[in-house]
Amino acid sequence: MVLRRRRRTQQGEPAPEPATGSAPTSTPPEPTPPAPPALRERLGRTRGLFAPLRALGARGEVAAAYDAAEEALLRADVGVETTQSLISSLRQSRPVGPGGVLAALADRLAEVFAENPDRSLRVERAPGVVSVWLFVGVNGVGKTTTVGKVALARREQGDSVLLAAADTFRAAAGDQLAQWSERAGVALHRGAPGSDPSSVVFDAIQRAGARGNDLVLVDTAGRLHTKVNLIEELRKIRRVADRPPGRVTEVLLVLDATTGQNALAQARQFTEAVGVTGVVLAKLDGTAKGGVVIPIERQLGLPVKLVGVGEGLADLVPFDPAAFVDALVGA
Ligand SMILES: Nc1nc2c(ncn2[C@@H]2O[C@H](COP(=O)(O)OP(=O)(O)OP(=O)(O)O)[C@@H](O)[C@H]2O)c(=O)[nH]1
Ligand SMILES: [Mg+2]
Repeated sequence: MVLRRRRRTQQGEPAPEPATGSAPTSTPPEPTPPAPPALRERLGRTRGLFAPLRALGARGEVAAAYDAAEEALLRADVGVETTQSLISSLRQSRPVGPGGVLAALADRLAEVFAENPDRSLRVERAPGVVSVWLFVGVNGVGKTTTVGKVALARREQGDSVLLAAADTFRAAAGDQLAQWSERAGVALHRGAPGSDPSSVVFDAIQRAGARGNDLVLVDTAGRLHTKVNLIEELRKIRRVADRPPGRVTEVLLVLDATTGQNALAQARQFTEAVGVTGVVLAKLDGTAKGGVVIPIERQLGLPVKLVGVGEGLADLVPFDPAAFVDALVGA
């Protein structure tokens, strides 16, 4: 049974320990998660915006196809700057018929994504090194949920994972992460409520080193990108996490796709502050603003590495540019 397989420990590591500092929450086991969902299906609302363009087929006029492409891009929250740039380069390629416009748009989008070819998630395999992935972002974007999903995915790939509950502002945040650690079948380290998040991260990494864990996933508190003291705190967490045996190999900025263009401002600030290595775009399901992936990649040069497509444990997929482009403009 899949569920039982998930609960078994790996590589002889100790069974997941209950969270320190509070009684473990008893969570009813989740039903077996379904296979990862198809991106096209979950991108239904964003895909819908491109339906008029796709429907023009061979019969319509090229001018109508440009208009339909522009409208779809703007409504999908690609943003004015990137939309104008895409449309003008489409025109330069002089496509023949609406079908040509559609194909040329697919090519332009593929070019944007080809600028950021490395979407890998790094784990340093050197002896005595614990890789650390920090999950950062503003409030409520989906950080904790993403940590849970990533924990399961990495565990299934054979990594031995420890979660660090560095959101010490709210006691409920630790409980929420404890539930995810149980669902994903990985251990959790949490400090006392209100304790310094950097010290929780430090302790978690020491513990991971002692246990021989490969990877520590750090769930940080949501923070506004404009709050200087909170961003400074994040810098400190990063510095501490880089002390041996810790090595920060990913700083993953979680963005909420439903916020569209607003996500760009967040991404700029977090990148400046803590050196984001990749974006997780959560809540791509159920929003028509999925086009924001495009300016994140084109204007900020940040690779979208993972996308969240639902609230369940399995609702996380690696970002596949070809599947994304196909979902928008494919037949
Ligand atoms: N539909 C959908 N909902 C999601 C996804 N990811 C997270 N959510 C929901 O978004 C809400 C917030 O998620 P959290 O993981 O608590 O967000 P957070 O960033 O940790 O929030 P703070 O810790 O308060 O800053 C929850 O209701 C999640 O179920 C997703 O990919 N799709
Ligand atoms: Mg959280």
